[in-house]
Amino acid sequence: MSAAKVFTCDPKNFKMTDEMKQAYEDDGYVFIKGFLDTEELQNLRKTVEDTEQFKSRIYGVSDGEGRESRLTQWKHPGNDVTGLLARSEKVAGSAEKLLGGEVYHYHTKLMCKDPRGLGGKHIWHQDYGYWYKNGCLFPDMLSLFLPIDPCRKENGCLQVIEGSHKCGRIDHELYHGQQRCNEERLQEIKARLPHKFVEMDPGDCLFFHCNLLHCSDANLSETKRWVLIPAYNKASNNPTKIHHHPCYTPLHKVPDSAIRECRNYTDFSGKEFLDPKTDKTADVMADKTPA
Ligand SMILES: O=C(O)CCC(=O)C(=O)O
Repeated sequence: MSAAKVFTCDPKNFKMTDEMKQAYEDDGYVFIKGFLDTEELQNLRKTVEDTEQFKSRIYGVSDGEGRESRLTQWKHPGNDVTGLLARSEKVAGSAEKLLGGEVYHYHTKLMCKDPRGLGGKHIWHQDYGYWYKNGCLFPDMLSLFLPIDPCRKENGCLQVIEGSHKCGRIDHELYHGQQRCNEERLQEIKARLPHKFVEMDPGDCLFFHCNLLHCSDANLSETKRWVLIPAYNKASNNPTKIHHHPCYTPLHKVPDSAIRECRNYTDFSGKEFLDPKTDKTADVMADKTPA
């Protein structure tokens, strides 16, 4: 197994280049080092790590092996640091360049893999494996993996099968609260395509296609592994049904400078955090993870 291909950038003047777009199309992902600078990262940490109103929204989902995957997720970007990041040119504008047209915010998740085995694994899956079931007709969707902590093999870094987005959508089934792709198909694909461990530092970023096969192991190390994952859908791919993620909602982009300039750490109005206890479309406690 080898490491993923890496691009570098100037975080204060980020442009999604044609070479980056080509890598996304060829490999199903593009890995960019130093995408967020120190100030942007500090502002993000102040929101998700230091704000009780934020941390109190984190809930756990079984990984089927005695551990929990802890997370929180919300529908709309809002006006706090996480929201301005999700609406920034470098994030939303880049998603538009990769998907080839207007996008809207599908949701953002904060994945909290806590240390010493408290953070469970995410089994092999494609995001479109289950977004498909939400009435999204085309795989015109992507996510960004934005680490807040170092991501290493020891604490459950992202793993991808390079080029697997070209296999199309694979069948998925519910497995202890997570969606897992068909095992036989997975083994055949693994035998033909490179399996990569994507070790990343805080501020790095990976844009990935919704049909890219990915997973991560449990965090058995002493260090936490928190990652922000904003996801986008193309405006032209408005879902055919109302579900627990938004249908087309115009996204108001902001300049990149808004990420570092934001001083709103407490007003989360408009985000609509998913509440696993009351959300009727999402029965997390009954081992049905909202996808
Ligand atoms: O947090 C991770 O390592 C993986 C998360 C993931 O696979 C997902 O959100 O689809």
